[in-house]
Amino acid sequence: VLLVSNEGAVRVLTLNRPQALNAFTTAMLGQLRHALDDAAEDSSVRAVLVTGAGRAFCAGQDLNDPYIKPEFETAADTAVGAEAVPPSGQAPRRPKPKDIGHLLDHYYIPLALRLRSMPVPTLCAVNGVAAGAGANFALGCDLVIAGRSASFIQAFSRIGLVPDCGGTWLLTRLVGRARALQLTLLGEKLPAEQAQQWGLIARCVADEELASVAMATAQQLAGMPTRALVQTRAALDEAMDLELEDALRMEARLQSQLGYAHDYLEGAAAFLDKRAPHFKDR
Ligand code: LHQ
Repeated sequence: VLLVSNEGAVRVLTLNRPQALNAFTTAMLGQLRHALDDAAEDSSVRAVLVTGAGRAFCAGQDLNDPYIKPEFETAADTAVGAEAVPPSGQAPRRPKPKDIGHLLDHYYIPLALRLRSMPVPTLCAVNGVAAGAGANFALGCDLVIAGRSASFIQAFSRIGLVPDCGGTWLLTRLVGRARALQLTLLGEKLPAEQAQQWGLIARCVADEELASVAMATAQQLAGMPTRALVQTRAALDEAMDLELEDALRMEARLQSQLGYAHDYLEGAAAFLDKRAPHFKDR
């Protein structure tokens, strides 16, 4: 359910359940997390590109998964209880409570944290609809490039849930409270072009250009100073919650560490020598 390939230093992960719009099953969530772990540990990987097979990026949690598929009590479940058991088919059946929080604890939380702490830059090529956790997984990547026919749906409210996979944290940061509420309360489809205008994603390109633009951007990232890119991501996230002076001190601390690293010495020397730099820190 997940295709893994390499193109130079770019690790490509393709969600591959096109018949169900690449909806997340526990199997797929597990494979995705392992694939991110592998990419993180493999020093030859310098960028990760995630995309989907078929017409969708990902329809979010697979609602057929036994973990969360709605179930209703049968006569056998209630036979011992105090309430009368309605003859089958005559009264509404009571839904069985579902511990869907378990799914978050064991699959989504580790996945979202893994994604956000990758030691290489991450890029998502959104090739079609991205709904629910599929949307928020995409938005958790460092750069998001979508094809013109792609769209983003915070589908949670439609089925009586709250945003997960980091949506509550990401959306207000990306587009502000008013737009975050508009997206999450109404659960409407936001077309890729508008997502770009809102600043939710980095770029929107013609569908037929998506694969090549995304790969070129991933290759560009792979050739850049990885450690500095990853520390930039972490610093931007951290600074959201800091006073200016604390952010300035954090920048100084990071800068003085990076100032001793190979990539700074190489980058600055290459600039002065008017040659292409060769970065290697990770
Ligand atoms: C699907 C799904 C799907 C199974 C399409 N599941 N089959 C929640 C709970 C617990 C813990 C963890 O976290 C979460 C997070 C979440 O992600 S909650 C949100 C779950 N996702 C949704 O509610 C979205 C449901 N899907 C849709 O609204 C539509 O399918 C979208 C808008 C994505 C696409 O619409 P269309 O382009 O019209 O396609 P379609 O609806 O015809 O779907 C095609 C097939 O894919 C269809 O199967 P079929 O056998 O009829 O061809 C769908 O049943 C299946 N599919 N999403 N999430």
